Order: sequence, then C-alpha cells, then structure tokens
Amino acid sequence: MTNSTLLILLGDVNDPVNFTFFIGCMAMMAASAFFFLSLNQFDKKWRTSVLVSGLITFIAAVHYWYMKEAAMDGAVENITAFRYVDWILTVPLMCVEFYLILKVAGAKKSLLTKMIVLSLIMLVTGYMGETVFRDQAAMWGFFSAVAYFAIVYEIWLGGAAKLAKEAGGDVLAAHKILCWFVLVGWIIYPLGYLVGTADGQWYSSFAELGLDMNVLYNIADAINKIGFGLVVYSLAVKKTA
Ligand SMILES: *C/C=C(C)/C=C/C=C(C)/C=C/C1=C(C)CCCC1(C)C
Repeated sequence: MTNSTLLILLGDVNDPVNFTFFIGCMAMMAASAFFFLSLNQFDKKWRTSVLVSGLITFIAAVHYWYMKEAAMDGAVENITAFRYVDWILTVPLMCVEFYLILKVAGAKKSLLTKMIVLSLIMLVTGYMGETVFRDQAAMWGFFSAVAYFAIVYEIWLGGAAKLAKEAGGDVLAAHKILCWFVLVGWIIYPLGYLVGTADGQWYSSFAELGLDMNVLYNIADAINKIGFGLVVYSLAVKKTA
C-alpha cells in the first residue's frame, strides 16, 4: 500500500464509517445544549431527570469527539476502549432515569442498584468478548445477553413494571416508551457485536451481511441516547404544565 492510499483510508472524512462518528458527535452536542438550556422551565422535581438526559448526551459527545479522532487515525482498539468507557458511564445513568421517573410511585434504591449491577455485568462481559477473550466472543456475548434480558424483564414484567402501573398516567406512558427503547433500540448493540466479532465464530456469516459494527453502534447510540432523553423531556414538559 502506498502512503497516499493509506492516508485516504485513515484520514478521510468522506469515509462513510468515519462520517457517522462526526454526525454522532454533532448530534450529541446539539442534544446536550437542548437539554441543558431547557432546564429552567421545569419544576424542581423534574429538572434532575432532564439534567440526567443532558449528562448522558454530553458524556457521549465527549467520547464521540475522541472516537472520531481514533477512527480517523485507524486506531480501532482505542475506539473500543472509548466506546465502553462511554457506555459504562451512560447506561447506569439511563438506569437512574428509570429510577427517577418511578420515584413518584415509591421506587427504592434497591431497584436502582439492581439495574446498575445488571448493566455493568452486561457491559463488562461484552468488553471481555470484544477485547481480551475475543476467541470466546460467543460465550462472553451470551453472558452479556443474559444480563441484558434480566434488565428487559425487570422493566417490562418485574418490580419496575409494577411501580409504573401504580404511578399510572403520564409516568406509565413514558415508562412504556422507555421499555420499547430498551427492547428494540438496545437490540441493535448485540447485532453490532455479532457483526464485529464474527471472525472464526459459529456465527461467522454475520460478517458477510455487509454491516459495520461501529456504524450499528453509532446509529444505536443516537436513537437510544437522544430518543430516550426526549421521552424524559416530554414527560417533564407534561408534568410541569
Ligand atoms: C448509550 C449506550 C447504550 C444504551 C448501550 C447499550 C449497550 C448494550 C445494550 C450492549 C449489549 C451487549 C449485548 C446484549 C451482548 C453483546 C455485548 C454487548 C455489550 C454489545
């Protein structure tokens, strides 16, 4: 490979994968500005929820800034590291969002702890499969998926679901939409994982789908972080009015 082809491959903004990092970064920044600047209009009780929405997109914006640089440099391992640091901070914050919303129905700290522990198991095992134990990506991905489905169970059918029903009205409606985000929006992540770790695994055919792991992760982040935040925002709008 000549130096100029290398340059085109590595430093090219027009590369469609790199481009999704740029647009993801901009979207996260814009969303953060939107959430932060809206804070004053809310009752104190709901301000915290919208603040957390803004923190989630802001933390993501900072990591996307670094990930887009790493993508431009072709530093694939750095992308993965930034990605998981981002998730380890933002996914627990999404658990906090569920908890804050359900506090009106008397949600206890133990619900928050349970969800955070499950999300950390999901992410740490996923990280192991993508990095240290790549040969056993299937097994680590399976452990991660178990924790993921435990979260899905908790919010759809478990204690969190019961609290949402007790709260009723706007809270129940918002909880339901967030549940759909976790069930449908979050499923893009394991799909990205299957695509990204397919090499040499029994699911190696996923590598032939023509999908890119980072593009899938970037799309999923935009949907889940910004969309999720907007659901919380509109609940706060309704409750303040
Ligand atoms: C803002 C970031 C979010 C909402 C990230 C969510 C990440 C997941 C739901 C990841 C799940 C995974 C599995 C269920 C199995 C394979 C490994 C993971 C970590 C990609």
